[in-house]
Amino acid sequence: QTRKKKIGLIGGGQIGGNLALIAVQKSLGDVMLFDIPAAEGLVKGKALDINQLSAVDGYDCRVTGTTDWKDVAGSDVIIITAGVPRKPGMSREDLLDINLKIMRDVAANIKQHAPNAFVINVANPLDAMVFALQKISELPKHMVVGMAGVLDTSRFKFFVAEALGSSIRDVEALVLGGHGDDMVPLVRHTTVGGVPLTELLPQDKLEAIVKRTREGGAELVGLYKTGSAYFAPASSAISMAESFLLDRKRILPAAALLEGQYGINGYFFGVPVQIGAGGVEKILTPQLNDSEKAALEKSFQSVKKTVDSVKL
Ligand code: A3D
Repeated sequence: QTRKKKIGLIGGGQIGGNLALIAVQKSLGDVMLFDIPAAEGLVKGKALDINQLSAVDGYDCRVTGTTDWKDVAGSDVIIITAGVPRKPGMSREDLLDINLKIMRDVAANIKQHAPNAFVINVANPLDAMVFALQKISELPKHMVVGMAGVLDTSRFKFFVAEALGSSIRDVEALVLGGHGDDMVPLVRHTTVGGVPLTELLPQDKLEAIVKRTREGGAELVGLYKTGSAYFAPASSAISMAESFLLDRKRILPAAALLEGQYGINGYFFGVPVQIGAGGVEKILTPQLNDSEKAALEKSFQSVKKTVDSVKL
């Protein structure tokens, strides 16, 4: 007799609502959609709406909208989207003060109510928020990750598939580094159906794809104007939760606590990790050439600057 898994979603806004929908559609488990009292109607409404959709399509998982942390207790997975998104003209770092205040509250409640959960942070600035989350919650390092790399990589893969007119299924790629404008798409390691991408597209096209990937978040903010991307971020975070819940052991880029890998110690940074039932089970360190190492170092310095300004 196995019980259904429990998925705690902290923040029931744009990404939170989509996380709930996808979790139910994938039958990953029952969902607790949590938000602050001011948003009680929002999460109760989204829960009811999704539950009514589940009747149409025959899904057996249910969503509960709640403002009570006790309902989140015992979650197997928690995904945090509590926080303010960007508006046009803002950098992710502009969100630091306001989102850190929210993270303090969220991390303390996770420590109290769900210390055994695998916790995926999505709130920005991503690499600093996941750092604060782990420090405040004191959860084991392998149970805390940040979602950014899956999204950045899927943006990169999409642009590659569009440029080639090929199936996105055949694109294998990896974007490393912090979730900022100097993230590092590894062009040299990208293949399409096993063929190196560098043999398929000229240099100027490759550079344009790298630039559009790096500015992928801002492109969406510019279009939406009132907030940032939410469909693809939700799917990306679910792929990480799914790998944990189903012990898939997928290799996914994620912000994990580095302790010497890549020459970095004590910071969360986007690198390929294996996610399975044990949480972050492995951190992979692919061989990089000098220019890739330099690009990664530049990205790390940006992350470090923001993290070092965090007062816990
Ligand atoms: P939004 O639709 O505003 O939802 C955020 C929700 O958080 C709102 O419903 C708030 O009421 C709620 N909230 C605020 N304070 C608390 C609290 N203390 N406890 C629980 N809930 C709270 O935003 P969104 O869903 O579009 O984005 C959420 C976050 O994700 C933002 O910080 C974005 O910058 C970030 N984001 C990250 C990525 C990455 O790839 C890392 C991509 C897109 C957005």
